[in-house]
Amino acid sequence: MKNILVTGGLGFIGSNFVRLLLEEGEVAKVVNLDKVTYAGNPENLTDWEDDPRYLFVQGDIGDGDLTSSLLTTHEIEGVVNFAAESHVDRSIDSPEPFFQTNVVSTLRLLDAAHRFWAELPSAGRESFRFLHVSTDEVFGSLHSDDPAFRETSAYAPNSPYAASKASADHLVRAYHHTYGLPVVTTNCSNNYGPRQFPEKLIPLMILNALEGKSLPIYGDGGNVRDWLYVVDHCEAIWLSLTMGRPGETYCIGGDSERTNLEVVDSICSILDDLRPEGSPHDQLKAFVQDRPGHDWRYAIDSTKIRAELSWSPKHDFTQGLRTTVEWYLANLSWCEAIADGNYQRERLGLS
Ligand code: NAD
Ligand code: TDX
Repeated sequence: MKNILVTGGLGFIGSNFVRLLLEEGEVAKVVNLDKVTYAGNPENLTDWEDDPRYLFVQGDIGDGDLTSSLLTTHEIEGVVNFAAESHVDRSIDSPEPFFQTNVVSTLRLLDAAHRFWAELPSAGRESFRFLHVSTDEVFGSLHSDDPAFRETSAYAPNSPYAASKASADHLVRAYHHTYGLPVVTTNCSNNYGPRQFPEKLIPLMILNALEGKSLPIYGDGGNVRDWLYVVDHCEAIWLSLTMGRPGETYCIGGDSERTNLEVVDSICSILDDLRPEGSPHDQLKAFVQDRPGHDWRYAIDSTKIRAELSWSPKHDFTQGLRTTVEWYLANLSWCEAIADGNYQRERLGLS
């Protein structure tokens, strides 16, 4: 594929994906359409802004005129849809924006892609792909001894966020079944790594610990997540886009189940090593009120993508977590710009 439209490419996973494409020279052009919500950080890609293969466009995936024009003007061969409201706690406080972007705007993006695809010559229709980036949360929650989620697991979303992502997955499926749009959906477990917005567990704990603030652990900290290093996820997305079978879904996971308490303890011990002046960092742990409807456990069985697309994660959790902590320590100005609210000022014309 030469020309790719990435949506939500200023966010955590999207920006890591754009970097991967440009660094590896995989494509001729990446058009990044991002609304620049609070989670869209222009700094995530400033070092690529002058690259002739990269074009940033500020806009909403729900703007059908804009997406139609981008698809046509740039002769797009593949769409990778990362754009979403992505934080569970925000969806509990205020569900509506999640349904606006993750459902209504995703529907409009699908519609624009379908209209564009339908007009392509037959070879173009054959090779075009729409890849939708989804999550394991659509499958609900596992008990401690349940088998991991796989492609055939029943949908049982529990949070407003998960319900909105499940709705989007169903729309994507319907566009394939009804109109023949060549779609691929990926359902991935929890990501971690550089450039994750510090509202999510791992970056929040790193930054709070560095500042000597308390580390808020929901409930008893026994909830389990299956952690995957973000670059491994990005590689799986690229393989699914270029080699995945249209109409199929692929489950992607890290085979790295950890309780939240284990994750926080690991972060504290890495920081004790790298920043001994704040030791012991685990004295900052605080057990706080649980998240309403908090899913107990997520785990992914990646057998299908491993067998069909020869994908496997390259980073183990211990090393990946240390690399992540080191990235935050080396990029404190990135963190400070978020903390003082300046990270979007220039892009939004406010400075
Ligand atoms: P993020 O919140 O860091 O980034 C989302 C990006 O989308 C931001 O840059 C934001 O500005 C942009 N955006 C939001 N609404 C938009 C709109 N209407 N139009 C255009 N752009 C818009 O999210 P993330 O963690 O990078 O997640 C990316 C995708 O991967 C999401 O779809 C999420 O559901 C999915 N996912 C995330 C994880 C995870 O652990 N973070 C795991 C599995 C799947
Ligand atoms: O302060 C916290 N304390 C805490 O104990 C936060 C922010 C989280 N937690 C717990 C809740 C979860 O069990 O840590 C776990 C991870 O929480 P999040 O980082 O909010 O992620 P999660 O709710 O698991 O959802 C993530 O993975 C799936 C992403 O945010 C989603 O976008 C993705 O789809």
